[in-house]
Amino acid sequence: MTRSSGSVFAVQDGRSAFLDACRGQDVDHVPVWFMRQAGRSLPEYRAARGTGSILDALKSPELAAELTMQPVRRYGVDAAILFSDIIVPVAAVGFGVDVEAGRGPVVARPFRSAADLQRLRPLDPSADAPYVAETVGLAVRELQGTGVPLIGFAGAPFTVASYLVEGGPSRSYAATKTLMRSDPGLWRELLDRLADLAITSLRSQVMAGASAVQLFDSWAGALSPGDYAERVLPATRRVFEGISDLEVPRIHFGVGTGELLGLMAAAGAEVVGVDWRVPLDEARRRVGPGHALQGNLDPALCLAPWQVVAGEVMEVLARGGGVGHVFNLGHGVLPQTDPEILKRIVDLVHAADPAELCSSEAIV
Ligand code: 1CP
Repeated sequence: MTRSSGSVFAVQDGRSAFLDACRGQDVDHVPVWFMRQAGRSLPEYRAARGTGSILDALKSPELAAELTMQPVRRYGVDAAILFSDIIVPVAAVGFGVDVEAGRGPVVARPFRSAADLQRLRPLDPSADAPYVAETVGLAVRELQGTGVPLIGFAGAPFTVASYLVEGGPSRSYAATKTLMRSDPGLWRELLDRLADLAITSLRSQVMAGASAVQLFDSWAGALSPGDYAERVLPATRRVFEGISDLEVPRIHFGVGTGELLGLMAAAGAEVVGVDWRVPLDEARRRVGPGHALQGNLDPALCLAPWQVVAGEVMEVLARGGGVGHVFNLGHGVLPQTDPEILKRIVDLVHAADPAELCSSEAIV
């Protein structure tokens, strides 16, 4: 059975299909949102954003809340994600980091020694970055009555550490892995400080009204299972434990993490994000019972002809099985993506009947 499409399903009965799916509960439609749903793929983003560093743009809660809302209005997605960046807490405590247009986070003086820990003092959200909670408040107020929850987020200790140690985006993570192995004590301290920053930041976002959180360990897939388990997982687990009392669904996401999915599932989040490299039915086997999955359409395929995209969407839905599945891309929306395609994906996902997906045995 298919139903007429449209974003009204996001608000049916005042329940949130997104929150229900995160908790593994039955849903009347598979919820969908997109990582990087705000941003350069949207003409209204390019018009509103202006130039200059994103870190300055975020200091205007009105602008950041507007950028948070734009994809909700355009696509009818089942969740909003706060417009912010994983680098905000370290920037706010004065580590010395900026975001370069077209490149990403850059650090003038990369993390090298114990002395650099002094640049990572604890975060006081209301004094250091009051604009984050203000943005959450404004966005949540605008979302009120729509049934669309706001997702708060933070960078996981490893991924944030990789920027601080490398000084910018990296392909090899050579400096990060070198520090991890040459000075394990300092590495642990660095990750512990970053875990504390993530906990404080996530707690303040939830206190301000966020209904779920995602921890982005985008680059954890660069690690071997052994390094991940011993040198990264403990700090990540501490982040999830540090917010467990808030009782909001927690999503744990990384790219290229096929070999780490079982370990990631042990970190404590309700939902595990999966990129496009592992089909969701196989990911479910690796993650084990008791978790919802989020993913996992290849963002590059959104540039293909619609018939191709539609076929892939149906395959992801079938493998997701309809229950405990939050539809998303395997990573962020590419800037050259046609927004109209994303809208059609939302409508197609909303039109599928979860009960039928459940019985389709993941065969397309
Ligand atoms: O305005 C700009 O400067 C353009 C680029 C941009 C944008 C739109 C950056 C710089 N950050 C953001 C916003 C952002 N970042 C959001 C909110 C938008 C949304 O999802 O709708 C989120 C969730 C992030 C999180 C983020 N930042 C991650 C995790 C997600 C992921 O893509 O894996 C990471 C790794 C970053 C670092 C970062 N910030 C910006 C860029 C270009 C990058 C990636 C750099 C790299 O490839 O290493």
